[in-house]
Amino acid sequence: MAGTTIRSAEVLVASPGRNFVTLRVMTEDGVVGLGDATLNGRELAVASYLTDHVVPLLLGRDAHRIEDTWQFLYRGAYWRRGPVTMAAIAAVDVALWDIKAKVAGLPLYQLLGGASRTGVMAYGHASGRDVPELLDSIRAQQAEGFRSIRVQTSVPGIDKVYGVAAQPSTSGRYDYEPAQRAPLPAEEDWDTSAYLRHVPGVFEAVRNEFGPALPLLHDAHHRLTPIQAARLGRALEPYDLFWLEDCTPGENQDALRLVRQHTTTPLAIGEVFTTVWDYQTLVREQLFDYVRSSVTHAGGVTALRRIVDYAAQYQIKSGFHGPTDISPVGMAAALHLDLAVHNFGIQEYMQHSAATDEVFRQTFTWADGHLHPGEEPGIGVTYDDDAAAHHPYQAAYLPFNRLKDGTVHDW
Ligand code: KDG
Ligand code: MG
Repeated sequence: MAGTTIRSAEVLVASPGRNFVTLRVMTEDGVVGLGDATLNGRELAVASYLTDHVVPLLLGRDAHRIEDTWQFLYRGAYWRRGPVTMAAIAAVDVALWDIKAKVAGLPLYQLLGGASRTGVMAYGHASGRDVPELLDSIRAQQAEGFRSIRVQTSVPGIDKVYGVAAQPSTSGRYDYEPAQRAPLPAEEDWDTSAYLRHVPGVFEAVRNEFGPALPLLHDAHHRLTPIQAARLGRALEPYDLFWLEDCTPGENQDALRLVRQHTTTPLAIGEVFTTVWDYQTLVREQLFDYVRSSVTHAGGVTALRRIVDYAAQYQIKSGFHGPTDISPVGMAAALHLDLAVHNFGIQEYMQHSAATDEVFRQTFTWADGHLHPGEEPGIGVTYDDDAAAHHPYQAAYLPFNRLKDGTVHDW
């Protein structure tokens, strides 16, 4: 189709509050599609992969051939998988879906099978340096409309723990943004025994305050051995978590076999996974309950759809990754998939800053604990170049962990 031939593809790097990498594809007819290629702390690697190795391959291709383009970029490179490659492929995939839906005059979810629900239940982030501050943060999340809440807590004896906002932001929100703008990554500390001793009591306090019905989630962020994770899952059973996330490092799928033997706490994993192959054992042996991948890091809508369809055969649900390092473009694409797939579970929603929202104009709505991607043709996000020009890229890194004796530990 002549009019849908790809005329241009640009890689846009900007830092409105934090760094984002965006791919903008345009057809001969002037239809524009956006894709998110943000890889937190390694943004320029994906920008180069796209600019130097992918954009030249896109020019002149038919934007409608999404599947063929996906297979061409995945198989054609010979070097498969990995976060840089898959974020780049994801950006192309989402931009092409955006274009296809705009040409069809439909919101993307209609092309994915139409709505399976009226809205997308989303969870927010609460954290505190002590229990009173945590309870206050949960109340603040409820006031923002959240009906499901992730709970992260400081631990006595550890200086800085993942997921804990140091203080309420100026907007009154308890935001937690782990990437820090600095020439070198920040060093944090970790003590697994102190963490395991402390966390169950915190959940007891939260349940005592908010009762049994509030869905509560917790992210262990890859730090435990299988037996430690099993112990934590069992200790948290009285507090009926919606999920325990990333209890062990993601590379070892077999680890969850041991965890699963010991606890009925539901498990979520996959935010660092990049393909369906990372889920092969986990899904087949039903070792977990929620798929944590994002559209942005797992090869786009095309690939994430395959993962959740595979998971659906085993009653495993979606719980897509949605921190601030997933741009509004990646978030919007996820919402269309959330609305369409049958085995939707929950969507993470961390809310972007006002500066981010000025660059990425969005049509999705938030009401009563639910998101909706809106009815605009495409994914429903536009990119404001003028606003972005005020926010040039700034080097930023995720922190890393050391144990008390200096050993590097999983962050
Ligand atoms: O870039 C890393 C963050 O996306 C990650 O630390 C957030 O674990 C995370 C979560 O569950 O949102
Ligand atoms: Mg996580």
